[in-house]
Amino acid sequence: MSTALAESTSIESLIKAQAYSLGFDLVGITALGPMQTSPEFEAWVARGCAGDMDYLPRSAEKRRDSRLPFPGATHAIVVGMNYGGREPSGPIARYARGDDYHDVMTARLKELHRWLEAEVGRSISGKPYVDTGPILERELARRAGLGWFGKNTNLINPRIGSFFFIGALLVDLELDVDPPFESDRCGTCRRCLDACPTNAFVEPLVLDATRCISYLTIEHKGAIPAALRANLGELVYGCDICQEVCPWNISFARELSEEAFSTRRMFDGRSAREISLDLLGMDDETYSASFSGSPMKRAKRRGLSRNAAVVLGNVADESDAAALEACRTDADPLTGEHIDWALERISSRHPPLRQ
Ligand code: B12
Ligand code: SF4
Ligand code: SF4
Repeated sequence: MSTALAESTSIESLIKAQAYSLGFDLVGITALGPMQTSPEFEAWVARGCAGDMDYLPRSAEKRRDSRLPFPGATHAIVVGMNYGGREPSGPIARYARGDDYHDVMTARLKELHRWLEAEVGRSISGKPYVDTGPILERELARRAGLGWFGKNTNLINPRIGSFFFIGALLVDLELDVDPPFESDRCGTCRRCLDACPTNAFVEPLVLDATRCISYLTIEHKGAIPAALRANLGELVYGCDICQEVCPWNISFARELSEEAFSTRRMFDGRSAREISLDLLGMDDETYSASFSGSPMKRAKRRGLSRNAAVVLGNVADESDAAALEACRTDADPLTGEHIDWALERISSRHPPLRQ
């Protein structure tokens, strides 16, 4: 057999072909072991940058070595899945406009696992991870050759930019590994650092989550700090700004190809004001029906209402004050306080006419 043929039929190349045919856009293989950037992770937590995401410090020990989360596994098949950086920007971050990527990618990784067992003709211990365990996923992906750590902390691939999710199938199977992505292609650029509306970057590569709109609108459970509410602008859920300005995305971001991530009708073509009014007006039943299978459930109805109130404070006018007042009656205390803030802000922009 020629070397070229042997290469094309190796188990590694068959795995990659299968992963691409399952809809993944990037695939690489790496060995599990001690993680190089766990000191950076621990320093980040010690600085208070994790805010109230308590699950992060709790699992620091396991993040030091990628063999710990799933004992027995030796290698990871690491995948990237494009979520459509060419979609227009809007009040809902691109990653959250369709179905939940955890479900979509986990199902595909399980399929890859079943295929692998059939291919090698025996059972293989394995487990999929898609932001579902104590793994430094960006490092795992960098080691598998998928990209470099951008100054905005996102992993960037030179062919598709950074609008992709990361997932991994951890397996107990000896495989040839891909070379890690060693170069840093940010150079002297600092567009992402300068564009962040809340100044959330402490320095290049270090994001203070407690100032990040993504954290404040998704992960944070309590009140949004008053000093940052105006900076949210029209962003109801998540934030893509530090990726949108990145030259690698401007040049190489891809069209959305995965049907499951396409924008749900309730957001399609709707303004921040319309989406926010809908969110505030929802009852439990409409909320459950609208967000079934959506990653936005992470913020719960309470978090979404809180975010909607802040956005209305930023974009609404006097004509919306009555609708806001009406939502105030049934609102929980957290949302109520944010509605009060919004009403005050609206009236300060449009002071009542003197009689
Ligand atoms: C916690 C978390 C968040 C937090 C904190 C983000 C952060 N930058 O720390 C918040 C809620 C803010 C967040 C936001 C977003 N997230 Co998030 N998040 C995570 C999660 C669960 C853990 C990340 C983490 O450990 N952070 C702590 C820091 C220290 O680690 P890190 O960000 O991974 O950074 C690494 C490198 O930058 C490097 N590093 C750090 N400092 C230094 C210094 C030097 C000198 C060097 C060389 C390296 C280096 O080491 C770090 C550890 O490996 C991961 C899933 C996972 N299990 O990894 C998803 C994940 C990182 N998130 C993801 C996404 C898509 C997002 C958002 C785009 C969503 C959105 N639109 O709102 C934003 C992006 C914001 C941003 N600029 O990062 C994707 C990223 C995919 C990619 N291509 O990079 C992940 C991997 C989920 C997934 N499975 O796809 N996220
Ligand atoms: S996601 Fe938005 S708020 Fe967070 S660091 Fe990037 S630009 Fe700043
Ligand atoms: S905007 Fe510039 S500095 Fe920031 S991640 Fe992209 S290339 Fe790197």
